[in-house]
Amino acid sequence: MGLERVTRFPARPSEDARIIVVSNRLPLTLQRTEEGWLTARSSGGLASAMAPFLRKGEGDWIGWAGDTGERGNPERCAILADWAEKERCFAVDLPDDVAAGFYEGYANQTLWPVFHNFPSQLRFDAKSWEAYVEANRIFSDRVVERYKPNDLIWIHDYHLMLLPQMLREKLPDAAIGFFLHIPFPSSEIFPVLPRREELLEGLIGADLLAFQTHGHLQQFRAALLRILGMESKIAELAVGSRPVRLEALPIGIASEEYTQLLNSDDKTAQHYAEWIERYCGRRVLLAVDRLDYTKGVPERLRAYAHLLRSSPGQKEKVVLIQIAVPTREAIDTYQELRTEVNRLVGEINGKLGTPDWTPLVYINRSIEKSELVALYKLADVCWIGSLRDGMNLVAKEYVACKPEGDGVLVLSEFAGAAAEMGEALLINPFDESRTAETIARALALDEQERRLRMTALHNRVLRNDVFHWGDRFLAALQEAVSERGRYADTQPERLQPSEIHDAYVDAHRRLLIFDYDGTLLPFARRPQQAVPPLPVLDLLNAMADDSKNRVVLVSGRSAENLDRWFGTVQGLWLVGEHGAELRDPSASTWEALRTQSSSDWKATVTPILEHFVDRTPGSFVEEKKYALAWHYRMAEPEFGEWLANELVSMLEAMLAETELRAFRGEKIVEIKPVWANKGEVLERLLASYADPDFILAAGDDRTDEDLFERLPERAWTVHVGPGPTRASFVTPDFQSLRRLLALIAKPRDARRAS
Ligand code: ADQ
Repeated sequence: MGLERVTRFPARPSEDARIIVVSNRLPLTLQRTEEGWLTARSSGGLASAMAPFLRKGEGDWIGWAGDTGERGNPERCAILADWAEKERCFAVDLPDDVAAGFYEGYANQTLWPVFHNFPSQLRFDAKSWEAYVEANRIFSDRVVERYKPNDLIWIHDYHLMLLPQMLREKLPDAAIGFFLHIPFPSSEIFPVLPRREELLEGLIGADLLAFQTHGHLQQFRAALLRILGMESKIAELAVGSRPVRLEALPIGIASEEYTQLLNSDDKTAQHYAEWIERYCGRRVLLAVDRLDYTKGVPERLRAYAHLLRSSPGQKEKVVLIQIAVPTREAIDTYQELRTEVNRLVGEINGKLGTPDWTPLVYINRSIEKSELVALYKLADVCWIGSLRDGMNLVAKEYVACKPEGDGVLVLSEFAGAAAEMGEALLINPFDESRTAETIARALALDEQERRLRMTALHNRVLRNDVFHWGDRFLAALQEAVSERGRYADTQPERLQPSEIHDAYVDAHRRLLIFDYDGTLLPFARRPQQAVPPLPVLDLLNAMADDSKNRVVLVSGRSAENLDRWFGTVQGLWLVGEHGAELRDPSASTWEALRTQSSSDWKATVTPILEHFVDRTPGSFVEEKKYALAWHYRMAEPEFGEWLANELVSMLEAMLAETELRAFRGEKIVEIKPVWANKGEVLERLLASYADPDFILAAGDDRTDEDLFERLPERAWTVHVGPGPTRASFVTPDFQSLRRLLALIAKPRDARRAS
């Protein structure tokens, strides 16, 4: 078989790379009116953020036109052609049934509630999933049509989670980034999601996955581990030989737009004058939301009623302006929410108002930005009560409109914004009475504290604006793409016996390092059954006997076990417990690589492992000097894998502050010190055997990867069996490795070796 190299990726994309933005909606929407077709323009932060990139690089924006009917209508077609030509906006047309199943179905009745920790609102049917898949496919066709080599593809949000992988299959070299605007749910909640595996697999087709906060990123990593059994580093994940970069990149706002309206817009000034006249002398609380159950509108209204009832002093002195834009009204839950909010509004004004005072002003429509800015300027307190929110831009918009440092931000700790807006007064919106107390505190905050808090927030929001966010995302995407080379270079080739034979014969000072279980013989059902068969002992004897060789067996097994089985092989070096201990054959005792700080931890971890043994028939715990291992080889495979993921996630959190880590091996979870690994022991080996001119290392599981990673490039690193690896070569199984060793090492009876 010839060389099996992965595709080479292009070098880092050039500075002026074109951007293709892909989002569910375009910044333009088609509207059918009595006068004909119209274009409505959205001036959201995302549209502002993308505009300079699209202009600069002549990029494209691909999204749903927002309308499904009359696709052949010439007037409609002319508008879409105009968008493409003048605005570089390319509409995706979705058939009616696909659009409904995709948008109102899977995206907003399955994904949205689960991702916002509302599993009780989850609705699922297989048809809406099919529509979601189909919509993603239609988007991918449109992107492929527009794509040119070196373009940067930037996909937005939960509607398009399958798109990265769909594009990866069609455009293997493309630079693909994905940003999730909403939170990523906890690993307790994510598994309830129907089709969760497909979604994760869809996402990891990207080169860069970015989230609003570190918290969301960590939850994503936990879900990957629990659902796909994929381990990841804090900022990176390997999908085969392809790296996927992970980032937390909180979105900002286009703050200049707000500053400009605030300082030099007549309409804003006029609105402000009108509002101030109406509410002069009253303290204004402001809330601005889409009318979505995640935004906590009923909870806020109840807390407000609580405040008015519990603080009679606020009577006639305060007013809450609640702006709520209708959204997703075709979905029942949203209609129910609307009814509930209307009822609460009526109740508050009816029961608590007076002839001269309406405590709650409820505006159930979208308002112009100039009016919104006037309200931000007016409001003494901005009240964000999200029960869960990716970021919450209203918090940042309000703060941007307070250059003088007046005003107080009251912010739900469950909004992503709370992670970077610590000077706000934080609330738990589920706690009605404490929320009411915090609002009272906000209204009474002394001027110095108020200004101190708001000035810090204001400066930070201006510094980290949406352009800064866009630049960081694109820079991270470009870096992620340039990282591919590092991995592609390590893509293994099939080991060619003739090549390695020649190198072996020519060498004078060889270092040969072998793992044992799974590498030189197959796994046994129980570890103690893996007694070395004669051909393996012959092979080791033959290799160790050659004065040009230093042969080392590096295993996860205990020192005692290795002594018992291999003590008779003259000249063989032994390394036990993955590198914790080593025995030079000329020495009489084992040498510890480091001293173990204490083994008290075993008393805490053992009961946990025993609990897993109780749940998993056929599994058992092995105690070693430095480690504890839970073996589940004999357990039902899928159940075993699932529990192993769960065990590792649980132990990861528990052991975070210690020198111990939980590692996954072949059907084993092992808890051991971080330093006890096969990579660390290599230094010790090289120190006692300097400048070998031939190095061969063979292993089959994740613990061997530490060794492969540390060895010099010229070493023959061989991964035994299938699966991802950093080794330079692969060989299908232990038999093929043994045949190869028999060929090069020539044991007395080579035929017995295979
Ligand atoms: P949204 O859920 O839409 O966005 P949010 O961040 O609050 O939430 O943005 C809402 C936007 O709509 C703001 O710019 C606000 O000014 C505007 N808006 C709200 N009510 C309005 C009204 N009545 N009239 C006019 N404009 C109004 C999703 C995620 C968020 C994340 C953003 C951006 O759910 O968590 O912050 O994307 O990533």
